[in-house]
Amino acid sequence: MYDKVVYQIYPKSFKDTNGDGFGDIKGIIEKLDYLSWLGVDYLWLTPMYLSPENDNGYDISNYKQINPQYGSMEDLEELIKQADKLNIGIMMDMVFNHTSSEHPWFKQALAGDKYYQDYYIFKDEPTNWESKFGGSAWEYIENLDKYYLHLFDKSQPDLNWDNPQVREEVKNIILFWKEKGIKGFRFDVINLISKPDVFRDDNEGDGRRYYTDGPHVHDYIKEIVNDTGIEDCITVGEMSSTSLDNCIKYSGSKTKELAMCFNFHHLKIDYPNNQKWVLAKPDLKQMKFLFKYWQEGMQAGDAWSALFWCNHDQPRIVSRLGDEGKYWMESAKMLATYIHFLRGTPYIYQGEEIGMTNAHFKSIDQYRDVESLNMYQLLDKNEDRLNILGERSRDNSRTPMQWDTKIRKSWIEINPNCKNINVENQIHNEDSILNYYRKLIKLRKTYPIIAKGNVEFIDTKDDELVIYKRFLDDDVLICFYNFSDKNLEFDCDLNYFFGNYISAPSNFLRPYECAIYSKGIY
Ligand code: TEU
Ligand code: CA
Repeated sequence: MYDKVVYQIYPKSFKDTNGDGFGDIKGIIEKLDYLSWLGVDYLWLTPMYLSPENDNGYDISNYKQINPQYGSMEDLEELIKQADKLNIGIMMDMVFNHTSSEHPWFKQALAGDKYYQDYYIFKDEPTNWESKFGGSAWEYIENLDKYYLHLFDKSQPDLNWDNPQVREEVKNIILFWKEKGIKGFRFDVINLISKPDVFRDDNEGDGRRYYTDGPHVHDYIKEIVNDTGIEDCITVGEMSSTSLDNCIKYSGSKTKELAMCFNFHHLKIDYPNNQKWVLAKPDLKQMKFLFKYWQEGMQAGDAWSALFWCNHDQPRIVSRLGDEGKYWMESAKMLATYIHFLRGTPYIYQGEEIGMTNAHFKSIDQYRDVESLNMYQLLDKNEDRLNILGERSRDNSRTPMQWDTKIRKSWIEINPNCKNINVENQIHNEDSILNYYRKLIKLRKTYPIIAKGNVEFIDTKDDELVIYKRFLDDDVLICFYNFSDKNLEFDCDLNYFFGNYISAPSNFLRPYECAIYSKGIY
């Protein structure tokens, strides 16, 4: 696992082979050679199960059926087979905190079936908790005179994990996919599944303190993993608003929970007071603190991190922390190096490897994401709502993968900058961002210090200069990163090993330069 790299595919926007405007499984099969050439080991596929698609597939109505929009079960079985021939494992997305309100279980619950009502969380009275998509986390059902909990959209009722039958259903679904040859599982917001015994109002927040890293979460994860035997697969948990102590348990080498976990604290450095929908500059001082805290903390806890900047819920990192203009290429490469030289397993989100940028939509009609559309209605009409969505919307990462310069029919508009930013004009260019990612992956597989070395962050007075060390036996790497468009002074007397400029720096780092120095490697 140490030298593996995961590539995340958002199938709806990856490759459309039948011209209906939606990416499909046949499109992923068509691009397996590209992914093999890039050098990735696993493909994390976001959900393609049957779903009304209110939350782009994270609202599942049948966990064992493929949404025909993507193709057939035979297509998926073919993908697993073809990927296996290229030593690429398929990782499926397991969304078990909630189902779709269209799931038969929930329909039976609404029809009054007490057995299935206990699959969900129905209460006579709601708490004041808020949904992560805005509004209340409870929806009233008149004919039952009850409220049900939905931490996300009202079309995503939360499952009751305290019900052992629910846990059996979850195991059954995991085994169904494991038997099909799935080699990895990503567990969606898995640290939210254990709710409190008593539901009470939260007078200091939105309620997350009561259900995040809940009372039985570790027991339930251990039970699921143990009873399905997936410790031999690659498993990763998405941990929402979690803590280091809990992540050491979730992904500790001996805790028998998951292989690794995502946390998101480093992606809230531009959320003032943790408010996603208020714009602010990224706080690089906070970023440095967080990476030091988490990298050194997870190391001390013998636990393993999933490393990432981008995914289908985040804006594009080159727009967020890099530069779309003069230093587009340098900043994209610097940001990639920063992640790929850290301790953990790197995740590449589709399009990140060619420096894809935010969408820069000009009208609300271009948006598709339920969270963004909800927030557009909830934000103050006097606010520059389109500017806020332009920076924050999850749709920024969901525009179609830019394979070439063509503008094709699609469920969401392709970024017109596909004219300049695409796979076709980078794949044969040795200096492209794409070929740089390919080099980073090769380096991780060539030098054990990158995959297995210890990590230590070095304090710097300049917030825009980040330095960390990697060390393994007598080998040392010192990694310098300039997160600004200015020259930054630095010095190092080791051997220049790798960087994102053609030549080694002199006594200052150039704009968005990363420079890796080594001792003992060669
Ligand atoms: O994301 C959960 C999550 O924490 C983020 O979605 C975040 O809360 C949200 O983007 C609001 O800022 C997972 C999936 O990755 C996401 O796509 C789903 O919408 C969500 O769970 C519900 O399944
Ligand atoms: Ca299609």
